[in-house]
Amino acid sequence: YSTASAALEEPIKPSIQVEHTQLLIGGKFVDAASGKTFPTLDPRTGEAIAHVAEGDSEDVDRAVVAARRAFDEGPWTKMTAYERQKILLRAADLIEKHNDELATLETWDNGKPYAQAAEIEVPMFVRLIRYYAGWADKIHGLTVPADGSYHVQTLHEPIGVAGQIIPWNFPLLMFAWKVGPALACGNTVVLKTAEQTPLSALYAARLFHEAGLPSGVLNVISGFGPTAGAAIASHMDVDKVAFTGSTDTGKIVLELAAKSNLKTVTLELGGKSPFIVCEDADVDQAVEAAHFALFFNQGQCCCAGSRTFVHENIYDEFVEKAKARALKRVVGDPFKGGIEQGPQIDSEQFEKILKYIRSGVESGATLETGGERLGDAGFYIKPTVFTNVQDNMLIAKDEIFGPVQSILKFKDLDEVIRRANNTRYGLAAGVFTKNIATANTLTRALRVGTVWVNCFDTFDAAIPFGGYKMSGQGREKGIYSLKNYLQVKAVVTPLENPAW
Ligand code: TXE
Repeated sequence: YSTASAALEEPIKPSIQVEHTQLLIGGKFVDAASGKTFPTLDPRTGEAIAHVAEGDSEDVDRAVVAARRAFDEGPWTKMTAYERQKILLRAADLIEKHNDELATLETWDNGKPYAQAAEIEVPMFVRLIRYYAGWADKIHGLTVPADGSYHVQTLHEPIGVAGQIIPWNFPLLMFAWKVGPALACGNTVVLKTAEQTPLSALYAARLFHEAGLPSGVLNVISGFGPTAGAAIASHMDVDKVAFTGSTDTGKIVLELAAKSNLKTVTLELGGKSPFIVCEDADVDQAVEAAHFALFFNQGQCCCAGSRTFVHENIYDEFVEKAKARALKRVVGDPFKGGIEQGPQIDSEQFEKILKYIRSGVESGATLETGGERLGDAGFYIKPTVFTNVQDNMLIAKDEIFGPVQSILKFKDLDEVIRRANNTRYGLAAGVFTKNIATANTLTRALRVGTVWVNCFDTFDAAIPFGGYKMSGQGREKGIYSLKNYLQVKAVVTPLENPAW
């Protein structure tokens, strides 16, 4: 590893102090009702960065009351769409201006390379908010031709109070994917961040208030899943819940929604995405793309290309190059320039990944490189490549969510389609081929929400994202996300006074 020792060096001191550690309820930063706090940890060391207020059901209640009032009484819901749009655009400008602070908090709390936070995540946040600001004044219903003498129209109205529960792998992006469409449609929000990464959302939410967002429209609760998260999912006065996280927790959220008030639910869950390298692919490009598809963000992507299927005729060449690429991956302190991979998020994920690596070895896959921690502090793991992986091995079936590439060999298209689809997940897939017919065959046959052809992880505010099967319900981003945050009301008026 080019900078293997970087992980052992003294961690680089971030350039800013943490400003916000309280909950944001009704436009004010406040302590938790219980007065409790919990530490948020630096993944480089496992030591506390700050202690943040620990929200629980009483705080969720307070936030829902504030959000309800802001929805029922305004001014948010009484503003014109153009006024709401201007607030969102101002928020995007402020986020852009505070790129450095937000990216620093993101890297500090999450462990991702600073350049990725500053050059990808914050700019995409800005882009998403501008995209949805653009929609704010373009949301309208239809006039509907109906049988008989009636004027029929649909009104597209905000749902009300949206509960949103987000994970730790892309804290700012998940905030934007959820908050952007909810606010553009005129809803109010109670957002719970992941317990591992509470810091950047508090800072971002403050900027929304500086941009003129009225109090109570956006409330942010730091806290744990079974307490604060469950309180949102089961709240009788939350009208909709959007969740991103594990499939197991998604099921709990759906159940809590059903058992409480039948709030509508959108779920973006786990994945085990196939990355298919066909015989005719450019091997060097495919190696690089497959490497990126798996290792990006320390392997902590729901859509990670975590089953690399390679055609038998190019398998040996691919394996040799994939291994060499993993060995070249630069791992170290994410605040250091040139770093490609930082530490995993926390000890739980770190142990989970090492357990899967052991399981890969025990089940007979070939460990080509990596396979152990890097250094002796924090949660760094060496980029790991397994070959000779079989479909029935746990490493080929479960979401590992770490820097562990599994390479599998295939012979023909029918076989790889069957094997790629033989999973409970259906989030995404990558296809590498120069043949348009092969690409078309695969894109139609794969039961997934996104197929990237000769690319991977190409995200854009306008491109929808979501899963088939146990990878989720509904779509986020693009025009599709608006539907999640709107009710449709049919209004029927006779054209003449009816004779009763
Ligand atoms: O997920 P959880 P965890 C996958 C990945 C990872 C595994 C576990 O495989 O290794 O999930 O990660 C909140 N009611 N993904 O434990 O528990 C929790 O506080 C309501 C994939 O972090 O799903 C956090 O805010 N909410 C994924 C959020 O759910 C609850 C991203 C996610 O946590 C809750 C993250 C409950 N009972 C992990 N329990 C993706 N799709 O990108 C927890 N939460």
